[in-house]
Amino acid sequence: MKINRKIQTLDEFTIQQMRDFTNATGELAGLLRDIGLAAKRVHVEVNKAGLVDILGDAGTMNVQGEEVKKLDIFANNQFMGVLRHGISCAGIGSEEMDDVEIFNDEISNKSKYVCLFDPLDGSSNIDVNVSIGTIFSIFRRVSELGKPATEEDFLQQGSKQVAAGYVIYGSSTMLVYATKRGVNGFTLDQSIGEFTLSHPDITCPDSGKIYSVNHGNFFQYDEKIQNYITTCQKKTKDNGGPYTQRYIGSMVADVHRNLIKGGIFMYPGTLDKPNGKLRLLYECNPFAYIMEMAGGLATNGTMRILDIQPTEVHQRTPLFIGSKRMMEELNNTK
Ligand code: AHM
Ligand code: MG
Repeated sequence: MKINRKIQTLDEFTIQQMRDFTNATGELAGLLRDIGLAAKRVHVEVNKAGLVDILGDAGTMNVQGEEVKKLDIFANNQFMGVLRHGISCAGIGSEEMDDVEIFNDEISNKSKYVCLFDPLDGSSNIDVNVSIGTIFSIFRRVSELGKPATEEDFLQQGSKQVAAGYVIYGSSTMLVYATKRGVNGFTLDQSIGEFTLSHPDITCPDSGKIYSVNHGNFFQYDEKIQNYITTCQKKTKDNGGPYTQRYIGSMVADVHRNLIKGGIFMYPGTLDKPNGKLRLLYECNPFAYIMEMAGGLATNGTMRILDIQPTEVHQRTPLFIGSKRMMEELNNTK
């Protein structure tokens, strides 16, 4: 029988990578498999969202004072469930939970890793059939193995991430993850129910023509950002333009597109919210890590996102992320 060796599943890929490291225990591969499993369950639910009573608000507010949608809760429970029952994770932090959840059982206490999640990002888009996503960040614990994980394990600089990734529930469902060995994308093949390698070695083009920002907030941004946006609008074919403005309002979809095509995504601070909206630990850090591994850059306007020392799990930060040359032009704007 002829076997198509070109198809490589997420599990095969992570195990293959592990074989190249003699010290690898397989825990990270296990963790990514667990995340992939939860993502498939969320994919199924997202795809039948209109058919069952899972659309709409759950009627509670999350810790950030935002409305929690039912699918948010479902997704949170799926990721929490697979990781709690798996053997590779000592605890998780999530946008949907006030505090980090330390698993604290005999197996979990021996696990090397902790994870942070935005289980369902772009939730305002759920009800209107627009792409949404899951974002995750993985750290090696700094606390003693054999004992319960601590909050310190979660409050590490983004540069210490061991892996980071996202799942996009879009026209197809894709899981993209980065380690220091690169960025790879896997598309869910629904006929076999497996994520299969479709985008090996993703690199972000050095320059692009897309800028993504919420224009509705334009007069809330500081002068430098307004000037950069105006620069984007004035681009012509003589200086790398014209640019196009694309903003879905689902960070996963916006940054995924810019990562593949080249572009810049901005969520600046505003007069009302100087730290912007996006959360450092489970939105900005993972994307900053992925973008840097793909050759791009990510800052908060003054410093590299990955160098920020977190002080609390749900802290926010302005975010500027994308193609290297576009980020440099933003940094050089007065
Ligand atoms: P969420 O985690 O509550 O879904 O919010 C995060 C989302 C991002 O995906 C997106 O980039 C941003 O909020 C859009 O915000 P805005 O509508 O203010 O432009
Ligand atoms: Mg979010």
